[in-house]
Amino acid sequence: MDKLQVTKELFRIGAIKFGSFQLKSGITSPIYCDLRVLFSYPQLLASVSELMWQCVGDITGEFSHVCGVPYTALPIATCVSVKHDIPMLLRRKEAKSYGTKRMVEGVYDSGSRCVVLEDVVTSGSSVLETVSSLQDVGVAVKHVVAIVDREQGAELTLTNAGLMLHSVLKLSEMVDMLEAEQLITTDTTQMVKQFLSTSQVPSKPQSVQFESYLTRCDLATHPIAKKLFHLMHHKQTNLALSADLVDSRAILELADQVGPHICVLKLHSDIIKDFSIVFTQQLKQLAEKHNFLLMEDRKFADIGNTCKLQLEGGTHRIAEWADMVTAHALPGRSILDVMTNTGVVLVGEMSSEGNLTTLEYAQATAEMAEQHPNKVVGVVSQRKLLKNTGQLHFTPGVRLSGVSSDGKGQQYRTPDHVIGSCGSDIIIVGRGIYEATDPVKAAIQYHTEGYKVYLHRINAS
Ligand code: 5IU
Repeated sequence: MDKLQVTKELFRIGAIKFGSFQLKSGITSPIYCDLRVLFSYPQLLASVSELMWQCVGDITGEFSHVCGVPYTALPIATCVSVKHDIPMLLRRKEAKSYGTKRMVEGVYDSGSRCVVLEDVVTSGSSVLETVSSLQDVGVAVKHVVAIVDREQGAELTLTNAGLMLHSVLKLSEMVDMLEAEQLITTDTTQMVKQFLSTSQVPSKPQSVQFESYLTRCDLATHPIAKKLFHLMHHKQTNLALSADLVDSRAILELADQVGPHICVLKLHSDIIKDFSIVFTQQLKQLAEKHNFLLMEDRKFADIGNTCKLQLEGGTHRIAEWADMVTAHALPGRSILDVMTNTGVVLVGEMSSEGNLTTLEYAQATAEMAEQHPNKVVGVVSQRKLLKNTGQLHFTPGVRLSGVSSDGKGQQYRTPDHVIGSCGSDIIIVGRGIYEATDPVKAAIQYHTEGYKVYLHRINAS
């Protein structure tokens, strides 16, 4: 079946009707489009599913899975899955009761790439719910295929979210075909087109997530966030190096070599066997020479008084040299009160397998971050959590394709997935660089790839 035959069939079975229909929003529409009736026509269902698959015919190699937006697209996804031998994922519609139900059923891993199928797209919001559930479990989504695009804003919303919408049919095109076949009148066609152009569903203000680093520099409150956005723009990099080496000399050498490619150097000072204040001074000199910031990944998590002692004293005297420190939001806002001159990066989500950072916890962390923009530079997360674009998302667990785990619980995703699909700002890379045969070459690769995806994201908006 071709597009014309499908359109005529959809009209014949009443999946598309013309008249006067009251929508959920209260608006009266001259067209009604509900494809649920499709299940009663197996041949048509199979034909439509095939046309959907053909929409992404030349890029099917990019997908390992297919998933339908519940409920109408579930049988469609099943048809595609069976016909093309591509595993299906099932996204639950009901709310997750933590620890008992998975939101996404099926077999997948952090390297899985899924194409999402939907029957009719209007605003694109149902698609985004399914995409976000898939991304939450580490499945990458870039392409969405719909049978009918009502042309009421979905394309823009999905593009803003880093997705590409492919549709078998656009509603205006269907109306034109039906008119040409004399199945509807010219008046009806005009009425529908007029309705479509005046009833655009506004795109969610997600477009703000695509502001450039330079624009966001002006929106930042925290001086460290401002400085970071500024240097990311000027050095054209969103790469943070996690220099998890145990020898101070090796760290200094690596920092000097990859310094031109990074915006942040992240340390775990307590793993360095010969840590000294002289070392931190040398590191600071390199930070100035190459223009990057220093982050101590201390993950403070105690009561305010103890955190203050840990930040300022001990052998590490972190407050003297670190521009930023990581901290858990778990103890509450008192942890922020004691962090005076050092920028705080709150840990909203972790990358490790089976971690307990639920979406609710991550969102509460983001809320705390946003309530204290003069203390908090950003959050560590696996995706965009903040609405305040003057703060940043830092994402660890990043590796160029090929490695999805370290066998010790770390879960890796690609720069493209992290920056492009999940809306993060900075990729944190450790072993992908310092364990590479040529760390400088590897840093250049991460630098180039991370910034390329960022540019694509802002240009796509
Ligand atoms: N790190 C994570 N995941 C997290 C958080 C921090 O990997 O959720 I919070 C740290 C641990 C390590 C670095 O220092 O980021 C990642 O190193 P590799 O790229 O070598 O896995």
